[in-house]
Amino acid sequence: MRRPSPSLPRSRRLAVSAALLAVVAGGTLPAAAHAAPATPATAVTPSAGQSVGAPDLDALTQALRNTTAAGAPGAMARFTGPGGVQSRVEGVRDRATGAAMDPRARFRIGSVTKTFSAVVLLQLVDERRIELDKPVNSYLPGLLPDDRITVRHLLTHRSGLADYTNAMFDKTVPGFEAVRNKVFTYQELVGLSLAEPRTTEPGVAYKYSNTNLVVVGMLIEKATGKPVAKAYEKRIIKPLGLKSTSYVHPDTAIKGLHANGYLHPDEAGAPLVDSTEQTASWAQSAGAMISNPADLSTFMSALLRGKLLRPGTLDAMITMSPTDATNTRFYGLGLRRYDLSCGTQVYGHTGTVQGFYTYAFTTRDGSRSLSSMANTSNRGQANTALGGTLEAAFCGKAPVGKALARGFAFAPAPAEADLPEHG
Ligand code: REY
Repeated sequence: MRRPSPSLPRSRRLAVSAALLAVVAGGTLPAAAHAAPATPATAVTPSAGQSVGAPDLDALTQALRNTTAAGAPGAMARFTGPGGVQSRVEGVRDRATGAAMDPRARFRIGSVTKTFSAVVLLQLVDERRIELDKPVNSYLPGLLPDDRITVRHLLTHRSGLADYTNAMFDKTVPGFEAVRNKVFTYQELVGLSLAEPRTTEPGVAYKYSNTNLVVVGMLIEKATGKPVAKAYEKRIIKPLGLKSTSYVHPDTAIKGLHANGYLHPDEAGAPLVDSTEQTASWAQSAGAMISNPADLSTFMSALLRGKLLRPGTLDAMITMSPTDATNTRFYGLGLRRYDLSCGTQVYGHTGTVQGFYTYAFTTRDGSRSLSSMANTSNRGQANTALGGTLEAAFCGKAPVGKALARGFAFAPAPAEADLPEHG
């Protein structure tokens, strides 16, 4: 978005702002106002009979089989691209009934919620209701113990606010059962974080923390005067027609066709815990949404195609810093980028809540998207195996002779709350 020029008379500036506000409130922006400069995604060299950008479906199936072999009751992947939609499933969505995994099934998307929250916050930035580089305390006076923590620090995980979920889920099943039916206020969650030492000085280092996106939820509620659920609904779910996406906190059920989630206890060999039903109140705007693969791809693709944010704001969102030393994983504003072995860069988020691992990624031009999930968690090998769906989907078939060399070069780093450290 171009800011109304200060050289315009005030009445004109207001008119421009009002017009911009009106389009943003309507959800999607007119294409002309919004043509995002799409960097073409790295092309995949097709092998015989394969179109550019086509997924390697054998490798996709293999990645899902590896995921169930690693302990997930079920797994699925749904790829959409110029060649249409391709879905693959393995195993079951319900261990009690034996119902097969279904690519339409809903599930808990964990931290993919963070991208929804970031989009809402950034729309408020587009509307000039929040500024990225202002202190959080200027909107929520006295909330944080350090006036230097800005809104941008929250979205980039550079606030230094400790992640209260580390202590909460130190013991996986007892930790989960203690909060499964609990309803927290945002203030209580922030209080848990502030009871711990801060991890960095503001802005200094990336340290993934759920607390950041809890505070983003508070900012959204403060700026809109309504619960976050209303903001997701009005600004993303309705405009994009996401029929299987919801934020039902603190309801515990997943309505409609869904996958049950199965949590692995820390003790080897102990039976899986059906963790489908929970308030997810410990996560809220950091991780409590429910969705399905088609909706997640629609969302990520629309975001990268520039349908949810003004171009400058989207640029800020996809301006990335590395999250580790591999130089393949990056974080922007509530959004990840993974650089795959074939050179393709994909944007999206990962998620972990008890019983569910999720990947939702799309190419820079939004033309190819993958959503994959496994209905288990606290099982690092299963999450890593599921990560193999990214290479399979976006790198396609390697030219003959290169297949072995590539293998599953990309695997998620076991270093973050929604990556195998917690699962
Ligand atoms: C919480 C623990 C993971 C999950 C988390 N998820 O912070 C957010 C995210 C929303 O980034 C749990 N792990 C598991 C443990 C480990 O309890 N002791 O794997 O289900 O997605």
